[in-house]
Amino acid sequence: MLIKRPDDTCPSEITPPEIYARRRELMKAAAAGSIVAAAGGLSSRGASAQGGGLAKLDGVRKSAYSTVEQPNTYRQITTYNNFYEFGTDKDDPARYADRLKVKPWTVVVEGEVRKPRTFGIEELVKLPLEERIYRLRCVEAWSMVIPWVGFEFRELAKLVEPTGNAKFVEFVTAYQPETMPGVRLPVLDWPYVEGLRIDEAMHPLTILAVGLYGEVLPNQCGAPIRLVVPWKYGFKSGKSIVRIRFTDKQPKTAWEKAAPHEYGFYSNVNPDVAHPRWSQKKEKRLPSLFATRDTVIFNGYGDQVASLYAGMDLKKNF
Ligand SMILES: Nc1nc2c(c(=O)[nH]1)N[C@H]1C(S)=C(S)[C@@H](COP(=O)(O)O)O[C@H]1N2
Ligand SMILES: [Mo]
Repeated sequence: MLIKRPDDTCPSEITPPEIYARRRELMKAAAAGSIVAAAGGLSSRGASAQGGGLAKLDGVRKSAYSTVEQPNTYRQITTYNNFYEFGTDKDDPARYADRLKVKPWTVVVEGEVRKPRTFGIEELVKLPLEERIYRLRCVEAWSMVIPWVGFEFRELAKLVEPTGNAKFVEFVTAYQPETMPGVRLPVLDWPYVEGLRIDEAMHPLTILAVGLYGEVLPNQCGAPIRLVVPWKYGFKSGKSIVRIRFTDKQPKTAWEKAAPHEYGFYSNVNPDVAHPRWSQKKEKRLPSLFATRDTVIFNGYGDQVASLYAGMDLKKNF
């Protein structure tokens, strides 16, 4: 008989509660050939591998920060989502997020800045846009490769001039009870809030994404503007941002409020720090159903970001 040490337990053998309810659907999807097949016919109907027929973004440059890995298809990226405001099943956002009211959209930028301002989304899409093909690693141990279009967060910071007291940045996302069926349940303390340390936010890899596959974001991916921090677990990337606040104190994030021992402030991708209920050693690259890939520290972006954490105990600061 094979006796496993806890460390050897594959995450696919431990079903996180977040995906427990999905097990039956996953089995059905496996039987049907793939998750993609099961998710077909949702709101990305008419989508091709290369886009969803939404408005194209102008003046998008290629970026040297992009991975050369094969991106997931548009359909994969837009039918398997976490956006709990629209429900906790992976296909809920594709079904319901079309209700989100994205026009007009403004982002308030305030707090420890010399020039607080409210930006219309039209102004923000004029910042220097780049295609950034990044790996996204969800804390639930799946991953994808996503061709975002966005601008560096530090470009926005330049416009508001953070003061010397700006040590952290808080990101507050949309709360629209009339369009969001998920906020009727106390899954999280709404609105969804995320936070970064100022040096993490100002790092050139940190972007505010306004597009996918060269087009404006579909709602299920966080239209019209969402954060992307590729070396951290996916949940740090708040969707549909309405307020950005520079602060002198570490913000309390929605996930820390919900379960502080499970979701730390930093949440850097780290194979050596298990989630209390499952390992992070392996990941499954969707649409694969199996966690066969090794998780890489900082999601493979260590060369660029490890220095941000020099001298820190990453097991304590998880
Ligand atoms: N507002 C909001 N943002 C959110 C979430 C959410 O539930 N609400 N889920 C997070 C999680 S857990 C992940 S993995 C990513 C998923 O992004 P994607 O669906 O575009 O791949 O969004 C993050 N941003
Ligand atoms: Mo996630």
